[in-house]
Amino acid sequence: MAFREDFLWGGATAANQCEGGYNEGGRGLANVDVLPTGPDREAVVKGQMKMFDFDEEHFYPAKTAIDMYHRYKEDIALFGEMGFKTYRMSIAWTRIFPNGDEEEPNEDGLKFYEDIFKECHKYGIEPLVTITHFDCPMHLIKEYGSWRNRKLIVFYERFCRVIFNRYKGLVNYWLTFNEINMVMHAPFMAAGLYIGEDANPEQTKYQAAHHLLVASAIATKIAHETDPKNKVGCMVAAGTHYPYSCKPEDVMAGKMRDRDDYFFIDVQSRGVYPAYAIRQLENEGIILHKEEGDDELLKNHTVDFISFSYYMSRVATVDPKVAEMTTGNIFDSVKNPYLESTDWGWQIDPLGLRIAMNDLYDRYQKPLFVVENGLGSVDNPDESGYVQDDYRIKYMADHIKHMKDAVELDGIDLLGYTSWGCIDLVSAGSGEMKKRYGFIYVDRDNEGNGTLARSKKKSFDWYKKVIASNGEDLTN
Ligand code: P53
Repeated sequence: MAFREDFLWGGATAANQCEGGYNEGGRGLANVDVLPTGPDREAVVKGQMKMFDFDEEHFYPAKTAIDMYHRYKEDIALFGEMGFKTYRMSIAWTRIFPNGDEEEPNEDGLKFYEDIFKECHKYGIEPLVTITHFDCPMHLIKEYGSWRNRKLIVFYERFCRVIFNRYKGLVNYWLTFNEINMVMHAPFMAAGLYIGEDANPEQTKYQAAHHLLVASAIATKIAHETDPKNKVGCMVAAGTHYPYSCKPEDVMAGKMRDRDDYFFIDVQSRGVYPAYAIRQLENEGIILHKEEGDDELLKNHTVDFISFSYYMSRVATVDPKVAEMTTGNIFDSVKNPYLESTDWGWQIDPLGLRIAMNDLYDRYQKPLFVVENGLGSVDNPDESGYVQDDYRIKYMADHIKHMKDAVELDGIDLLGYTSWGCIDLVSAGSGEMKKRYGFIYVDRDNEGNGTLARSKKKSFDWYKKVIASNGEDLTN
């Protein structure tokens, strides 16, 4: 058999993309709440346009999202029905610490997640918790400048200590920061960094990255101290850069682009800044302010496993004539002529998952966990409301097949697979509801109309069968 007996099949969501209830239960405001839909979103996400509160002109989809705040019991029951072994979700920092810098946590928020975890266990579902999925309390952004400020490490540490203690025995799998490399591409969405007026954005982002890395090491330390059963992973947006041609310069260009992603996990997994990063920072005139003890923390508290999202491979070249770029993704790439694209221009490359897995496993030799993968597409329900999503089934079956090869033929130790957006939710990149990933359809549109009713798509029964057969039966 390819997958281990205790393989963790499941699905993944993030608090701000599904919960809604943005001002309920004493919750504070976060960066992820004030990301609007429409043409301004990109500039806000990238930290170029200042949006520190709601305004009248924009629509903010995270306010209600799919209202999981009130409907989690129904949703978890559906996950249970599919046979999920795990459910990847995130804790909204501002439910626990509404401002971020309080001494005492908010009991309502703590209770909310405790109930969710207990609900999961009713169905034998192991929670896999992302401590922060892009979110940062708005107060910490306004008062401290977010992660550019070292004080954030202290606030994050407090948050981690509280949740590790409170959820001891309920949660054993933790991810410190979702897609930690995203801070370089989308600094406001990913880390609350507004960099509009900064003289040197690279300096700001790398300094913030250092704080994130130290915070991640501290979280790993406390998680292990709190419960030796805790397993902590890093999380990277993966996808190998292929050279556009076999010209050595293109091959080198691919390696350089890969390094931008590996940099973070090199530190989180190996415990030291890699040689190339030290040189690159020097050459770019970036001076990192480190404190005594930082290097030791990084060295002594590396992660237990490597988790990653995989949606597509990328392409790199030094040739300016190869100008055709992909669209619709924060990670831009040269277009790969051998691949098809999704409705949103993301290139579909199932074998690329096996390639990415091999790259990561060769490099780190730690267990891997695929914590995001899936197809964002337009779904058209028929008259009875049923979505026949054979295209999604095909996408997933193709990816799982190559993931299986990575285990069976390459010998990779893989802990589990959680498909992204197992229930339709708000898109992080575009803010749309129309870009759907789920096995469960949610009646809501881009403008916020709809009953929010849930219904099973064709892929629901398919995935149930995949899980029941431990990945052996992928037929539609
Ligand atoms: P959406 C690209 C752009 C934004 C977020 O993305 C991304 C990526 C892909 O690497 O990261 C993850 O919703 C992220 C999720 C997100 C998912 O990709 O733009 O962890 O929050 O929803 C899919 O289609």
